[in-house]
Amino acid sequence: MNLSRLREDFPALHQRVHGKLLVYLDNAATSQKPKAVIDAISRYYAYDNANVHRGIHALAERATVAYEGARARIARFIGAPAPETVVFTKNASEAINMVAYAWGGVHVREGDVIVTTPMEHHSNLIPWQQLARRTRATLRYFGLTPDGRLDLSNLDQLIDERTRIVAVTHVSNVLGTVNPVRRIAQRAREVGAVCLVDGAQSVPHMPVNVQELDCDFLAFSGHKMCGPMGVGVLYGRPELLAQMEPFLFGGEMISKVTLEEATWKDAPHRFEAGTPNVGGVIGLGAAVEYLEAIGMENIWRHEVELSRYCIERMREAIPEVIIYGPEGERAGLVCFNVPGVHPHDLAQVLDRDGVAIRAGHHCAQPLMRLLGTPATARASTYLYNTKEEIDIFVSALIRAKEFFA
Ligand code: C6P
Repeated sequence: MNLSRLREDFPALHQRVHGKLLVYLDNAATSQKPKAVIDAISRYYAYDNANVHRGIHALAERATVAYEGARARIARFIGAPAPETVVFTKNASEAINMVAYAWGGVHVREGDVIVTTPMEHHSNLIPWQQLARRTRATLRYFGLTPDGRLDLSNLDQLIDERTRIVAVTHVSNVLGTVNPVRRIAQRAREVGAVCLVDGAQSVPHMPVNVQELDCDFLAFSGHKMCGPMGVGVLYGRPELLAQMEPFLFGGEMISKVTLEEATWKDAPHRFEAGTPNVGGVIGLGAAVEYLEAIGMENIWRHEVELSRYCIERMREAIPEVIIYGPEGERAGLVCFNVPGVHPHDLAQVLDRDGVAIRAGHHCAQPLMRLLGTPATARASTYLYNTKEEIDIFVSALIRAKEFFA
């Protein structure tokens, strides 16, 4: 990867913040966008803007071809068996809620079990809590090992014949742990349960193939993978999508409507009521094309190396730093605390040095409770970050620590 050439593609990276060159390390919250994506979206609005699947005129035809072309490209990107298995949503949260309502509402009943983990983002936790409340199903959780991995020692008891769905994150947005989702999905299949994988922090960073993972559903967001905000994806196994009732009702998802009743189109259109985010989908298609040209394997290797380097440099510079999550291979994000300094204060002081990190509970309050802290700071990398930026971040961290000493 030629990082200096690649960085030229991202206009946002070349600005000064408080007089300092921006070091953007908040990629787990959202990534920056390359020119190719910005241009694809503005080209659509400048020349091809029309509603999809409705018009018979040239612009409508072009918009529809671009929209469905993006669907096919995104399906290939995640190894999906067909474009029809890719449903566009507004983000990963909506994709997960769709499964909790449209699949869970029909298949989960009183006495059934929903299995998830304590390291979930709220988006892959609250929909299941709510489903359990509505249906009187039981929620069951994986245990965590002291180093922040899922405890698989009781997998067969945890996921048993009463289990209907297992919802698990592929990569933790706090610990950086990469979970063995294939093994979990296979156990779910053995007992006739389905497995939903939250790919919000994996699909942007590593090769993900739904057929290799053998999962039933995969949810992710476009904005964390160089795409625009307001577009996300739900992949679903074709047989499951075919059985699922719609989640939202309205235009374009119907087959036939009378005053008394209505029938639905097949997936994916059955799940895309109303005018979709056409520009967003086209932008996400361009983002996938951009990432594919660089190669997901290259991006993953780069980020694993950056997180290894970052942790090493932080420990050298501040030996008392607390770093959360496993040792060894982990995703390119590092949650940490400097004893005696509130993470919000740290983030604010780093911002004065042009370094953007996130501080807070990262929408994972139950996990924070398990870690014994209300909040952490988090530095998260992406394909365009460099070791020089990690050095700038660590120097700023030392200055911040001295400031509060
Ligand atoms: N995590 C973070 O800073 P949405 O907001 O729907 O695009 O993505 C939700 C989501 C789901 N799962 C995981 C593992 C996530 O990390 C996120 C988003 C961001 O960590 C924003 S809170």
